Amino acid sequence: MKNEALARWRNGARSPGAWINLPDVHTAENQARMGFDWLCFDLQHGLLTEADLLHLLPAVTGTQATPIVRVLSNDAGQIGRALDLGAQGVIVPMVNSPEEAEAASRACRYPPDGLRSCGPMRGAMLEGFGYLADANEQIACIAMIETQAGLDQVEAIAATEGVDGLFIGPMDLCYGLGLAPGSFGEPAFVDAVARIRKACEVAGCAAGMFGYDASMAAAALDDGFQFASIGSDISFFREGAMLALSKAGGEDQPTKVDGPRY
Ligand code: 3PY
Ligand code: MG
Repeated sequence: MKNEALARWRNGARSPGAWINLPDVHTAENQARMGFDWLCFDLQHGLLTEADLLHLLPAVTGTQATPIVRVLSNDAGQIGRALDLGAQGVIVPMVNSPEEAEAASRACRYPPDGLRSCGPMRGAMLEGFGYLADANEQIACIAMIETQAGLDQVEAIAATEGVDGLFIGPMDLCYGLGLAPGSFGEPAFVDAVARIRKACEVAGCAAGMFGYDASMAAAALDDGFQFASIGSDISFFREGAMLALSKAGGEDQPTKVDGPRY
């Protein structure tokens, strides 16, 4: 199956996506029909588990939204499982070196390019042998840069064979830089973001960012990032409720959700 989001990233198109943190099939079904290029089902921090993917990923199949899974960790078994359940790409947290990036990339690819074990349940159901023919080219392997170690080697990570993109985890990157979480205006953070984007440009891979609000995501996209998440099921729900309350409930209602926007 053609990976439409990956094609857009490769073409340098602007690609907004969103996060799925809730294990609710109807929310995912709706969100997949809102116009996002891609949805990321978050097994690292979201309120869903691998078992939920059995129902959530089919709810997205056939829509405009390419399903991506953020796996719990850089583990070949977990990566293979997400792909076998129907993810068209993985976002791998905390990639700290080119060796770790290579391990993630090889976990995404069948031999001879990698070491993915063969058993593509949903891919085979939907596409038969065609899935195996296309998978290595169509599966997106995205490495997260969110530590000082990852930043130190970002150019080599971006240049790693089979890494299709880098994705910034802004909060962990703040911790990695010794900054308070949310210090997105600090020069050290701004410089790190610029360095990561540049590394992607030089290596010819896509640059992505987790947006803690739509304006942070929009700024990244304006700044040459190809893909950014602009919110999540939870944040859209909370903000929509706040907006409605502020309109109907009077001026003393809060209009902004406090805390990080997940
Ligand atoms: C981060 O901000 O570190 C993330 O991984 C976003 O989910
Ligand atoms: Mg993180």
